[in-house]
Amino acid sequence: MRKRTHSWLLLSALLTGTAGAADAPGPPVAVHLTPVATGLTAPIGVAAPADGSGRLFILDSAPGQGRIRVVDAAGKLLVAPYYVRAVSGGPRSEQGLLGLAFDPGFARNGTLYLTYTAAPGGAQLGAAPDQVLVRLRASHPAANVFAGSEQEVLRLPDYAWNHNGGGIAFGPDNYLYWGMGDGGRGGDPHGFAQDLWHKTVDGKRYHLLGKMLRLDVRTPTAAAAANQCGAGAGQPAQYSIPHDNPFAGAGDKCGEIWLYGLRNPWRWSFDRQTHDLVIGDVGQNAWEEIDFRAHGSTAGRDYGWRRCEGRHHYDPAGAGTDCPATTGTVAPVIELAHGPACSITGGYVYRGPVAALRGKYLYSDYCDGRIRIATPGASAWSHVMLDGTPTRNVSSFGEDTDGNVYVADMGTRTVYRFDGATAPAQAVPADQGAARSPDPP
Ligand SMILES: [Ca+2]
Ligand SMILES: [Ca+2]
Repeated sequence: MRKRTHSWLLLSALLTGTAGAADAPGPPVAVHLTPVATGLTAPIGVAAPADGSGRLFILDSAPGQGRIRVVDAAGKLLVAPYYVRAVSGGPRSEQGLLGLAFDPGFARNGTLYLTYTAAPGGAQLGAAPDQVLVRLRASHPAANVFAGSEQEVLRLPDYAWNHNGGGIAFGPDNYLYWGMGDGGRGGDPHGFAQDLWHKTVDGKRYHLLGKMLRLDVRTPTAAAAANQCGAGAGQPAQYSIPHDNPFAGAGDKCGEIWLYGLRNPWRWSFDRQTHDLVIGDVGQNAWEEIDFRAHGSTAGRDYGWRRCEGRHHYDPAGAGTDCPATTGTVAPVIELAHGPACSITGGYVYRGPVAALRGKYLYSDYCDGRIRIATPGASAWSHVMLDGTPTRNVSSFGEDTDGNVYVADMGTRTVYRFDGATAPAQAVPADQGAARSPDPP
């Protein structure tokens, strides 16, 4: 996986003109984006098991079908998919096979988790196809084609085809986190993201939309808690509520909720060194944002939507323009004004072998495909742009067990790894790296 087949690119760090982030010049950062998988259909996710296999798993989206592909330790994209499932939607639809997380004990127990949008035609809980979390148990963890059992863990009603979140990851506490969108359409018309219990709209009951969920999927329960919104009270469930969730045991708030006031937390991650949580929350009409929660924080859990879009007032029923100050909600650490950018893609704090990137937060935007490098700070994070990257529609980032960071690009149908550049660089074509998509999330 480490061979370099393309010429060096010098990616210069430049000043940006975005509001909200304290832009600062930095020294040029020499980085090479090494293609590790090409010719994919529409890559939307990257994950690596901590099993010593050196494999990389890629979520590849096709019309009506989600696939998992494997890049083996020799760097070869295997032809036979690891796993295939029928889903609703497909590339650029926000629906499909959306998330993949390996159980911390995958090397022994072969367990992994997936999120997807249920295929059309079946019974559904809400007005749109359900969002589903499943557990897979591979009979042979080292196998490159899945065989084993599959069990549904949690099925959520959805309101509209868009804003489905879908990212999942295990935290340092071994609980599974699931970023769930606000249900969709636009502007969260029923206020789901601020609702902590359940709401009935047109005869359908909705809950847990516009949230970051925290679930103990490793401890099924024989009797679900009374406020376990995704299960029947007293009934068996394939997950339980962590005892230190903010609303565990609350009478009229869902126990699964970790954070709320999120619009569409599509891609997000834990910093493997600090265990801080960094969330890319896709904006509505004007502002994209990166949200932050320090590990162990006791700060507020309301990230603002739909009262706020970024640091700005949104809800017409509200008042004021300095949203965090007037609403008391958690402000983003970065916001991007719409322009070429229109749909943020959260990434990772880099903890891998490239010294120049260590401690920096890498992220992008689906519409302009440009890579940003942010420097975490006390409140607003400064960031710079990388010029000359081949990426055009960045859908996701991923990290392997060595801390290498990968970027999935739907525009070039390629997954790249961030590598260091040690040699002087050559010029790159000026027209690379800034494509617009006609159908952003
Ligand atoms: Ca939705
Ligand atoms: Ca927010």
